[in-house]
Amino acid sequence: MRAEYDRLLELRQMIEEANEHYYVLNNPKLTDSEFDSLVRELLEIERKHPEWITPDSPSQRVGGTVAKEFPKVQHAEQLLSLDNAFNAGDLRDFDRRVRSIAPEAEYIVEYKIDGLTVALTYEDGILVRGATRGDGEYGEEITANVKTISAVPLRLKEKTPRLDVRGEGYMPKGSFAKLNEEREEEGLSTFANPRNAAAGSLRQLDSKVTASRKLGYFAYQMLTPEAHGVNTQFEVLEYLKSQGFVVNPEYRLFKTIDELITFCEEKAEERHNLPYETDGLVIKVNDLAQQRELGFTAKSPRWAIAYKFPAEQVETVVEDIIVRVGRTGVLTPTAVVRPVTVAGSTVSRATLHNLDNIRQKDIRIGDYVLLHKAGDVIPEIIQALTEKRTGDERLFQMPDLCPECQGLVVREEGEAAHRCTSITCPAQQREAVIHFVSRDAMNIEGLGPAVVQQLLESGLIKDAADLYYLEFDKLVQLERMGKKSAENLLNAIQQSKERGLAPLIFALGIRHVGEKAGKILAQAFGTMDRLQETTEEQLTGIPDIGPAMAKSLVKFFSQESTRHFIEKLRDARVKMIAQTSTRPPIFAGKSIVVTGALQKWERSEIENLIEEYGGKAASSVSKKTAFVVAGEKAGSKLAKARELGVPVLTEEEFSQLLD
Ligand code: 3B8
Repeated sequence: MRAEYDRLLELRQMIEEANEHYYVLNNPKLTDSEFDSLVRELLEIERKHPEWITPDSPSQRVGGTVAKEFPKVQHAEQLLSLDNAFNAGDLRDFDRRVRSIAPEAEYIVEYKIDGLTVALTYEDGILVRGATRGDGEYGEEITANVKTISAVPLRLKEKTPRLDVRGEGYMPKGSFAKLNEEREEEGLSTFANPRNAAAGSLRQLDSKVTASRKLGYFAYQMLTPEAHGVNTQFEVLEYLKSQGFVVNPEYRLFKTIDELITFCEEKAEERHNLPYETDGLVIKVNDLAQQRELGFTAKSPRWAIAYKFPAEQVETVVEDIIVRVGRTGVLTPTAVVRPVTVAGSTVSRATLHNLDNIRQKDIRIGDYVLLHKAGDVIPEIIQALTEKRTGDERLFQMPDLCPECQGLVVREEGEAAHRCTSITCPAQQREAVIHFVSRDAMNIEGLGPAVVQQLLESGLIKDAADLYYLEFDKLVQLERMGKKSAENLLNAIQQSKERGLAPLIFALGIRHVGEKAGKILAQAFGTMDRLQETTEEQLTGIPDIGPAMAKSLVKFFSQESTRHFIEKLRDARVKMIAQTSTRPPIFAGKSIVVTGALQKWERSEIENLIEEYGGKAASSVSKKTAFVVAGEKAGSKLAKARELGVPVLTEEEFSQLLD
C-alpha cells in the first residue's frame, strides 16, 4: 500500500514535470508513448484507490461530463474591458493622460491575444474554479473544461491561501484550420475565427470535446498582487511564470512613448508569424502603485489601453467560382480571386463554405469583394462591394451533377453541404486514398497527393486496397519514379500492414468516425470481423459512440463494396486485430459493471479482464449495461441492476464465461 502510494506521488510529479517541459518550457523531455504510459499507470493506481484521487491530480485533466448548464459565479473583482487606440495619435493622448497623474510612468507592452478571458481561482494552491468573463460581474463556471487545458496548472508551485488569475484562453491557428477543415468535411458549420472556436470549445457540456480541441492559455493578471510581494506588471508576469503558468513571452518595457509607438508598428507585421491570433498589443503602466493612482473610468482602467492592429482586409475580384469535391463527397464552392497579398501571403483562392453562405452574402462571379484571413489562416470573403457592380456579374449555381464524375448531387435535410452521391466518384476516391495513407491512418510515407493521383490515373490502383498489390516493375515505369523511391514506397506499404485495427478503422474514412473513434471501436471489438457484424444497438451501448456514428458504421459495413474492399485488405494480410489483446473479444460492445467485494480478483484485475476481452468496465448501472458482476456486500448498484432488469452474475459465473 505504502509503496503504491509513493509510486502515485512519484508518477504525478513526473507527469507534471513532463507537462511543464512540453507546454511551459517548450522542450519535451519524454516521448508521447513514455508520457502515455506514465498516465496509464497513474490512472490504474487511482482506479484501484479512488480515495487517493485529489482535484490537482494530472488525471483530472482528462475530463468527464459536466452539468447541463453552467452555473453562474460572481467574480471576486469585476472584469473590465480595455479602451482602444487605433493609431500613434491615440497612443500619445493616452501617454499625456497618464503623465498628468504619473509623470515618471514606464510602460510594459504585451500581445493582445484574441481568445476569451478566463478567470481562475486557486485555494491553498489548488485550482478550484475556472470561469468565463460573462458580463464582467457574473461569469459561467467552466472548471471541468478549463482543467483540460494543459497550460493551466492544476496546482501552484507554492501553497498560497488564495490566488485569482486572469488570462486568455485561445485556440492555436493550426488547430483552428484543422478543426474547420474537419467540420466542413462533415457538413457542419465552420467557426468564423479562433476566438469563436475557443469560446465554443470552452462552453462544451462534455469536457472530452474541450480536451480534444487543444486550447492554450496565457496568464496576464492577478488580484491582490501585493499579498504576493509583487509590485509591477513585469513582476506579475514573472510571478505567474514561477507558479507554473504560461505567460506570453513577448513582453517588453518602455520608458518613452516614441519607442513604444515604433515597437507597435513593427509588431503589426510580425504577428502573422505567430502560431496564435493577436488583434493588437496591450500597453500598461508597469508600476502597480501608479496604476492605483490612475484608477478607473466606469468601464476601463486609466492605466492601460489596447492598441488595435489595422484590420487586414483587402479588395479583390472574384474571377470564378469552382467546386471542389472532398473525401466524403462534400462539394465546397471556392472563389478564384485576382491574386492579392493579405496577412503575409499571396491569396488566389478563398473558401465560400457552402451555398447558403454565398446567397447570404450575395457573392456573384465578377464581384469586387473584401477578403481577409479567418483566424489569420483561412482566406475568406467578408462581403461583396455591391456599389461597384456593373451588371455583368453572374449568379453562382450549385451543379446538379458532380463536376468530377457527373454523379447526382443532393443536399440532405438539415445539412448545409451538397454531396456527390456516386460511390465511384474519382475525386472522392482520390481523397479517400489520400486519407487512407495519411499519417494518423495507415501512415504510408512517401505517398503524397501527387503520387496518389499518378497511381489512380495510370490505373495501377483503383482504390487504397490495391496499394497492397503494387508491383515493383510497374511502379518504376511511372514518370518521376526512380528505383529507390519505388523500393521505399513498397517498403512503407508493406510496413503499414502492421498498423493494427485502430488506425485501419480510421483509415476507412467512415463518416463521423475519427481517429479517437477508431481507437474506441478497436478496443471494444478487437477484430474487424466483429465490428463488421455489429448492430446499431450494440454500438450505441458503447460510451462515446453516438447514434449518428452508429448509423454511419452499420450503413458502411452493409455495403457490398465495403465487404469487397476489406476482403482485398485481408487477402493482402493487412492486420485486422487490435494491437493489445490476444483474448477473444467475447464482451465486444458490452458495458459491464463490477460491484461489491470479490474473492478471486482485485477490482482492477477483473476490470482489465473485461477490457482484454473487448468489453468496457463501467462505473454506473444503466439500461445499457450488459450485466453486473456482483461480489459480497453489493449495495446500490446491485439494487439498480435488479430494478432495471439488468442480468447479475456471480464471480463464478463470470469466470466460466472466460474459458
Ligand atoms: C485590465 C488589464 C483588461 C485587460 C487587462 O492578451 C483590464 O490586461 C485585458 F481591465 O483585457 N487579451 C492582456 C490581454 C487582455 C487584457 C490584458 N492583458 N494581455 C490579452
